[in-house]
Formats: sequence, structure tokens, C-alpha cells
Amino acid sequence: MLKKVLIANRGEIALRIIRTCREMGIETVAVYSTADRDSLPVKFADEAVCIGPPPSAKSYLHIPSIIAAAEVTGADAIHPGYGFLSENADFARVCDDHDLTFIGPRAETIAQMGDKSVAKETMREAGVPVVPGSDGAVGTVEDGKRAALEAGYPVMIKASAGGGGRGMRMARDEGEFEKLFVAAGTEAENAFGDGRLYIEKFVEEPRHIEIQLVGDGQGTVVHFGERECSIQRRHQKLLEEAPSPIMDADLRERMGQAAIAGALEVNYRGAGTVEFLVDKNGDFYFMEMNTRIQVEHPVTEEVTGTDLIEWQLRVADGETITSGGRTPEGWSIECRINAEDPFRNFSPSPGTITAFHSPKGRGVRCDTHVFSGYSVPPTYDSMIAKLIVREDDRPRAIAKMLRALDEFIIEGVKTTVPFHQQLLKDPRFIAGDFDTKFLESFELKAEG
Ligand code: MV4
Repeated sequence: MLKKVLIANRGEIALRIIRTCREMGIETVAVYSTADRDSLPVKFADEAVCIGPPPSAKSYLHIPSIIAAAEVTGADAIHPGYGFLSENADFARVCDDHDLTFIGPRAETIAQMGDKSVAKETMREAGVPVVPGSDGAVGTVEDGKRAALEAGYPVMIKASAGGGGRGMRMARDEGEFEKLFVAAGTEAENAFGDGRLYIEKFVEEPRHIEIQLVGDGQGTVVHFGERECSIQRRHQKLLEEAPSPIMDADLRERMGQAAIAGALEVNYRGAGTVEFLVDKNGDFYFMEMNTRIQVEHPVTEEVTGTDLIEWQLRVADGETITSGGRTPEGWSIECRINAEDPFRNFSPSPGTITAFHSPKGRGVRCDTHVFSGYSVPPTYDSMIAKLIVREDDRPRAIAKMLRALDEFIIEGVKTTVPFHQQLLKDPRFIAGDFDTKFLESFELKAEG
């Protein structure tokens, strides 16, 4: 069994991982930048090692410091959390080279899924539905135009090295294709040092629905149902729920089996998420695979009664999966509470939190590293808490979330709490009638 795990992350996810390790009797090592010296992960871990100054490149992304911290503390594994090094294949390889267990997929799998055109081809070979378009990356503008004509306009031009909406263009017709193709290629080259592009048909007003799975790397992959993630703003999720309002048992079974088939194609080990676009007709298409634990994993934990961090630790340690996944029961919603001003275009609002009280009560969970007196550093992402509720059905979950949001006391910084309060009262949201474009037309009312 794993004896000591180093957590190469900060904030709520570092705390979340420490908690499960504690429950499993695994010792923990926190690493921290000087900006996080007084943080809860540093207090709650068995040991803590400072790895550098605030900028991520010199601390949470600095591989030599993290490996050194693991070696001096005698850790035998590293959990990367989400963001930072969690989907960095080189880091996973360096861990292997130092006989440290990387808690995640094999380095090769991370690299394969990180290249979005390779990931798509891999899924296609496994029989997973993919959006019609080019076979992998296209070499030239001419090849791109040919693929676009064949798929039919409008099309998406996507960067192989991209993902999460970066380096993406939509072309309405052949007339504008070349300039958008060149622009996307230049942007991808500058952002990722890799200008390769692939083409696919544009899916109109899709929903973003993702399947949570866990594989043991020994031939077994199980799924834990879906999460509805269509409530996004500029590719940042703000609210997630499980199940999806559009899901039925048949669609869940087909999407779940597709996700499992894709993961088995790479003999997947670890927790992973297969993201799908779902169109108006209920047809679904592979979009991307995330090879990490995700921010929104708690809604799946709540409706399936599963500790997904525990599963990550178990399969990383070589345990085989002997029982199936779980079918969701009841309803769970997560609101991301960010230190941002929703009335000022969600601009960051770092600073000291002078008063903090989190909502409580039956079916209420608040994953946060914040306490009264905590200073939100300007250096990292602005998420300060995840408020998660669980109830028997969606109307009750919405009512519980509104009650819980009302209990939040956060003074000193602006937060996304008022945004969520208005969203949860929107008739279209309440009806479950929304897609990934919903927030573009959602009008926040001034606070009265
Ligand atoms: C698409 C699409 C429509 N058609 N692909 C955005 C993030 C990246 N993972 C893929 N994305 C999209 N790909 C085709 N062929 C629309 C989006 C998209 C989107 C997807 C999920 C959630 C929010 C989104 C917001 C805008 C565009």
C-alpha cells in the first residue's frame, strides 16, 4: 500500500486529497509557495515543504523542486490534483524515472489524450462517435478546405495541441476559411509551439456532458454516470450538476459504454473524464478526454456515494477493479464560488477575506481552503470554494442550493454568489432548457 503521498497542488483540491489520504492511513506531504505559507493544506498535511516563490513557474510547475521535496521526505507517490502538472506527460515520466508513483494515467496515455487530433482518432478506432471532419491533423490549407467541404460548413478549426477552447475558430463558409485557418495555426504555434490543426463540422447549440470513469490499467474500466457542464462562461464552468436534465437510462448507457470503449482502447489507468458534445437530437460526439481528477468531481461523488480520490489512490497502487461503476441516485449541484465581481465582467477580486462562514446542514458540502482572515493571492485561479448540495430530485436540489447560498458570509472580496442566486431562479435554468451558449444571453440584474 502507498505509505506517503506528496500533493503537488494547493487550495481546496490539496485539502480534498489530504482528507482521503488521512482516512486511508496514508501520510501526506504538502508543497507550497511562499504565497501559501499560512494555508490549511500546510497545516493539515503531516509534513510541508516550501518549493519556491509565488509564480507557478517557480513553484507548483517547477518539476525539480517537487521531485526534490518528494525525495527528501521519502514520499512514494505524487498526486497532481487538477491544473498545474496534472496533465503534463513529462512530469509523469520524471516521476516514473525517480520511482515515484504518479497518481494518474501512464505518461503515454496523457500524451496521447493531450494531442486532441490523436485522441479523436483513438476514439474513432474504438467505435466512439466523433464529429465528422478531417482524419487527424491536416497538412495544408487545401487539405483543410477539402475536409471542410466534405464535412459541410460551418466548421470548427481546432488546434491539435489545444483543448478547452484555446486556439479554436469557426468558419461559416469557404470564403473565410483560409484566413481563419492561418490565424488559428499562428495562434496555436505561438501558444503551444505546435501549429497543427484539424477540422470538424460545427455542432450547433450543443450541451457539454461528460462521463466520469475509473480504469485499473489491467483491462477494467467502470463509469459513474454523467455530469452536465453546459453552464460555462468563456470556457470556464460556473455550475455543474449530476445527473444531466436531458439524461435517460438509455442515453446514459450508450454514452457510458462509449466512454468505457474509448478508455479501454488505451488500457486506461486512473480517474478520467470523457467529454461529449450532445446535439438537439440527442446525438453525442466525443470532444476531449481529461486525464485528471476534475474540479466538479464532487457532484459525481454525491450521487454515486463514491470517493473518487480513493479510487485514484487504489488504482495507482495497482489494485484491480472488481465491482462495477454506480448508477446515480438523487441530484447534486455544484456552484463554483470565485473571488470575482460578476457585476464587473467577472474581474478578479483578490484580497483578504475579513469574515467567512460556509453554509451547512443536511446534504450541503462546501469544499474550500478559505477561513476568516485568509488572503486570496492574485497569483492563482480565483476559485475560493465549491458549494455542493445533494437532494432527492432537481427542484429540491435547486431549493437547497438557494438556501445554502443565502447562508454564505464572505466579506472583503467580491464573489460569484449573487450570480448563482440569479441563475438558479432563471426560468430556463429551472426548466433544464439550456446549452453551452446559455450564459452568452444571460443578463445579470444589478443588485437591489
Ligand atoms: C465544438 C463546438 C461545436 N462544434 N466542436 C469548446 C471547448 C473545446 N473543448 C471544444 N469546444 C467546442 N467544440 C464542434 N465541432 C462547440 C464548442 C464549444 C463549447 C463546448 C463545450 C462547452 C462550451 C463551449 C462553448 C463554446 C464552444
